[in-house]
Amino acid sequence: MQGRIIKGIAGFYYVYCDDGRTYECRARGIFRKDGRKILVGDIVDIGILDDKEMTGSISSLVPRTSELIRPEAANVDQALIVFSLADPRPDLILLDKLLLQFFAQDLPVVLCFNKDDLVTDDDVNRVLSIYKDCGCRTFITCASQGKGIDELKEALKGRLSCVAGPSGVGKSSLVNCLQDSVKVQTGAISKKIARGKHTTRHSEIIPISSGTFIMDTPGFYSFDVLLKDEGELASYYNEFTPYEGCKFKPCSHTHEPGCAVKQAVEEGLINNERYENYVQIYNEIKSSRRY
Ligand SMILES: Nc1nc2c(ncn2[C@@H]2O[C@H](COP(=O)(O)OP(=O)(O)OP(=O)(O)O)[C@@H](O)[C@H]2O)c(=O)[nH]1
Ligand SMILES: [Mg+2]
Ligand SMILES: [Zn+2]
Repeated sequence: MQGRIIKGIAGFYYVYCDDGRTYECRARGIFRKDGRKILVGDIVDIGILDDKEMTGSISSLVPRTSELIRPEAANVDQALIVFSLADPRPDLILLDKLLLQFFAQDLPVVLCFNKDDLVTDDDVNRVLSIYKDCGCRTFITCASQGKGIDELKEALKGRLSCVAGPSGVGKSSLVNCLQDSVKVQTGAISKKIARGKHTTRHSEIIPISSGTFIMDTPGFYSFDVLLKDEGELASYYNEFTPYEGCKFKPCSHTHEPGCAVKQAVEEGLINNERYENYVQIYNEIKSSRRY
């Protein structure tokens, strides 16, 4: 029987099979011998050891379509980046870094802004205008009222999506809205530090419907961008691509005279805040490379 690894804990792998059941499996010795690591998301063939106990043994690994480094997972089709519009306030530099981390790994991204019940329409529109040309489909949701969930569900259909975002933004709450059988643990935000409590501790795949899977990952506050140098950065900004006519090549689009990107920002063709955050990230990568 074939299935997908949805969780791995202490040498046990949990394999969700086409029959809708999850088998607890060990990997056969052959994996240890040739040093292959089984990842969450892997498609495997299993032999059933005990049908009633739902235990089995992994016999082979189906070739991967993709392999993510952060978070470590196989066969992920897209990332779902979740930020809340408030509580916690969205840190857009962090959002951009997350976008970059996935774009640098060649993964398409779906953006979701949650908790729209806590902000005004103006706040929503401001965020939408910053990201309208970033190259991702964007969704506005309210997990606590079930708003925007059907549209989001459609964007996730038939794929394995990896959820990412800071702690407390409502990732697990959204996953709970998307499916109705298994509930994921969610946590109240700690008032004292006004950020989440890291309820989700390890990556785990949740089957939503036939062929549709979501990987819930623990939230985080910061990380390094997976870029070799700052010169690579601009290539991941979809809104810069129409503007190629910079006077100097290569152009960092930060300070050079005759820069077509800066010109487009001045003319309002590129969102100013998205551009300013680009410059900040550019400078951060540049200065961190000096050490
Ligand atoms: N007002 C409001 N609160 C929400 C909404 N969605 C989730 N929450 C609340 O936000 C808190 C955090 O939600 P979680 O789903 O646990 O957040 P998470 O992103 O999974 O957090 P970690 O697992 O720590 O990464 C909970 O108290 C939720 O009830 C929403 O749309 N509106
Ligand atoms: Mg969570
Ligand atoms: Zn330029």
